Amino acid sequence: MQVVYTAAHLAHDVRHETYLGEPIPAHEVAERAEIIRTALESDGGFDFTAPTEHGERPITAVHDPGLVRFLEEAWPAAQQEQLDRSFLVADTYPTFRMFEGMSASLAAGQPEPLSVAGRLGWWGLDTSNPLVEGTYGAARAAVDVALTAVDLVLGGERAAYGLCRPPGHHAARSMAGGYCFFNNAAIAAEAIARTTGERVAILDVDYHHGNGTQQIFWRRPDVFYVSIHADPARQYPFFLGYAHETGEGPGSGENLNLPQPAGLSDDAYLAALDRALEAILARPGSVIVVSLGFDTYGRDPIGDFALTTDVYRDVGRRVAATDRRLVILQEGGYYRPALGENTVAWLRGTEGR
Ligand code: SP5
Ligand code: ZN
Repeated sequence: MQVVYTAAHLAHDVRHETYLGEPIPAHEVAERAEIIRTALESDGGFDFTAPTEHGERPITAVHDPGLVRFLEEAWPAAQQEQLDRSFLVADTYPTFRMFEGMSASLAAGQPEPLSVAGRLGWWGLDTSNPLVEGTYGAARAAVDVALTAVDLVLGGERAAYGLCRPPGHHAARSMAGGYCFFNNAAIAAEAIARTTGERVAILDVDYHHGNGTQQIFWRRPDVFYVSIHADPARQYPFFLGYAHETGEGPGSGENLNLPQPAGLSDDAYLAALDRALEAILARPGSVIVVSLGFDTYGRDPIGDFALTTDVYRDVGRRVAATDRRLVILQEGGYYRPALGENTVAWLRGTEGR
């Protein structure tokens, strides 16, 4: 299988995030992608390709151009304001409760603040999403990784793996968050839909609900989003990911959330996966975009499922058995000692080895 990788992710050199207001060591660190790269290299069964530049247009096909400009400008603007921080995170966010009782047009018409502190909240979801000097360049490169994996698959490969970092599935049209800045999988799915004119399915197997991907395709009949994730009643992103969220308007019925309890076993996971794959196969299309996370692993520091390395081979095998072409994009997974072998197991599974 072809693997798309670039060292450009190293510029997103995050050391700390905040958890309930306190600085803690970051979970989404550069070492993650290096561990995966090294494991795939040692396996010997993977061919590495560098991403090619795809420009800004595929990004603004799903994201607000204002988000792109903010992510580009945030670090230099913070220097200009002499904020003197090693990473940037907002304190204040425009929660919908602020606008309770006011007309929707008032909230929608408010201007983007001028200061970095205000803009961080305006474009952000949460405080555990540090932005550093190299974040914008790395996030742009991660999009190119995803789009190069799309090129490979549309060019005839059965499957390609994009080692995206930073990840993407929490980023919505006008919002970064959850270690994500641009939604790599959504940008990939949009590019596939536009190029092929076919329907596209996104299978999200990260431990967390992909709120950003759901939001981007909420009203779209041509992109089916299905996600297996921790019940948002107990876990990040908390406010989306329930089973009753099924899409609206032309996208009605094209969003399927399968929230899961803590302690989820391999067998229970596979049962949920079969439901997801059945729903995908009930719809036309020839390509699946996989949002691949390993924070479902039993030892993950921020997850609470009980999956083992063995099940990932089986998951990869079952996904490949759909006989659809696969654009596999890396999302989360924070237990570094098993990240390499879990990725190898999953990808080998898709190849039946
Ligand atoms: C892509 C992805 O997996 N993003 C996940 C973002 C999760 N952000 C919230 C992290 C909360 C960390 N909680 C630490 C709990 C320690 N018991
Ligand atoms: Zn996750």
